[in-house]
Amino acid sequence: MKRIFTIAATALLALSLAGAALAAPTHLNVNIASLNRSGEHGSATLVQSKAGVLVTVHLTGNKAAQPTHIHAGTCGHINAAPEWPLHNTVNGVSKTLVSGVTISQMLASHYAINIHKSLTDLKDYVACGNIAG
Ligand SMILES: [Cu+2]
Repeated sequence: MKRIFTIAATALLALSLAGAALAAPTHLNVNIASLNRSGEHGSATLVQSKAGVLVTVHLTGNKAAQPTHIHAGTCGHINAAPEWPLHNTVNGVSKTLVSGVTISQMLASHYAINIHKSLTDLKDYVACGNIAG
């Protein structure tokens, strides 16, 4: 009887560890949709490490440098002030380690990856993707 109890307790511990892993995602894909008929769209991957979240954006439709940030809010209802700046998207790619944050924290509120038209035209948004589970 004692042995059965031990096995059950071990199984419970394993289940709760699996639950903790599910609650803290290490990987997230974000679809990035075109805005304002820009024709630009793509995707982003978020990968958790101890240092923070590595955000990689891939965008088609423009090779020029385009300011790229994570903003609070959702696409279409976004806070104009960037929450976390990312490196400019150049030749369709932006890769940034956002330090001291977790994917779970990003998912706990509304955030979106927002791409601006150009270095001189920040107020025009060309593409956006909601960070959502
Ligand atoms: Cu921005």
